Amino acid sequence: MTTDPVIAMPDQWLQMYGQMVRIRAFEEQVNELYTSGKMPGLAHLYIGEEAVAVGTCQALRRDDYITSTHRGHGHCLAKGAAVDRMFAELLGKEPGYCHGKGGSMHIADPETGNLGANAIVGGSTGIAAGAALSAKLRGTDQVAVCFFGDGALGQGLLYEAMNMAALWKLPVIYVCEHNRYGEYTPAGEASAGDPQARPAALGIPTDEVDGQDVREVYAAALRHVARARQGGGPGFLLCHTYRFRGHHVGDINRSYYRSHNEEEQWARERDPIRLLGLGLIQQRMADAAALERIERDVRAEIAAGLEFALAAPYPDPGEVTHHVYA
Ligand SMILES: Cc1ncc(C[n+]2csc(CCOP(=O)(O)OP(=O)(O)O)c2C)c(N)n1
Repeated sequence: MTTDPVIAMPDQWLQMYGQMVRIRAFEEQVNELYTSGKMPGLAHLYIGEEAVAVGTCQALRRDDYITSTHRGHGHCLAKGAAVDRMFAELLGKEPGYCHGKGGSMHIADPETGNLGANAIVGGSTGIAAGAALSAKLRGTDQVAVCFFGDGALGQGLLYEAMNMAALWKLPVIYVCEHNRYGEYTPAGEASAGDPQARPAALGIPTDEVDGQDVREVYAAALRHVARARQGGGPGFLLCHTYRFRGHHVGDINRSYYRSHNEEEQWARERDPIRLLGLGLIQQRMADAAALERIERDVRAEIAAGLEFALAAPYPDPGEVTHHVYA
């Protein structure tokens, strides 16, 4: 565990622990909703990767921006969205963040600076550049974090956007969630070379962290955010992580692209929630009872949020063309 005094604050770690537990519990419930046929559309679970979203968003202000991916529930919750309205959105209900029209892959929440999940791999890189350019032109010190997977390293838009961000010194932090697979393809079969060499070639400072250790992610995110906020331009954070579940909720049999042993080992040894919990107990910042209390509170919040969403009305069919752009 880091001994940096600036970030060795028990309350903050417990808050981050709670956020990770909230994301995990939310998504376990999403899996239930999907497999019991209650949820329309598809869902890509973030289980296993929670430390990346939570460590990064903890370094942000509410008025900072994020852009997200198809695996976006964790980003959304970590930036401050409420579970009841998120469940409602996933179920296509009126009180959802996009009045039920966005679903899992298109939740946006401008109030918390979330410019939206995005089903187009790499698609949000242009949006993040735009948000950062806008902040710069308006003379604010907001920053934009652009989350994307290793699969997006093969998308041209990412490089066009990073090039302009580097030239114009835009306050964007690129957070690559390297979970080793793009759908069913190992990353090494899809992108060549070292992921950090690419932003480095554009003069963008890079960092590489253990994405299962929220303390490392947070410390690195703080550095990048501070530099971007002070006009130092973009940064790139490579986070090594792993999705514990399938590419999407229906990806049950995964043995043809990754082994059961590999999955088991990550779940046993590299669970970000357990790692933080153990660290907090070892450092006497929390005891097991405190962590259990957090989990109980989160489970109650999830149950209440789900009940709210299940009982909520669907939007009026007459509104089908409202808030829709083409
Ligand atoms: C432009 C584009 N190409 C292909 C797809 C199909 N697709 C959806 S998710 C995905 C894999 C993305 O992998 P990665 O970016 O590493 O994110 P991860 O799913 O691992 O979080 C692909 C190829 C898409 N949605 N958009």
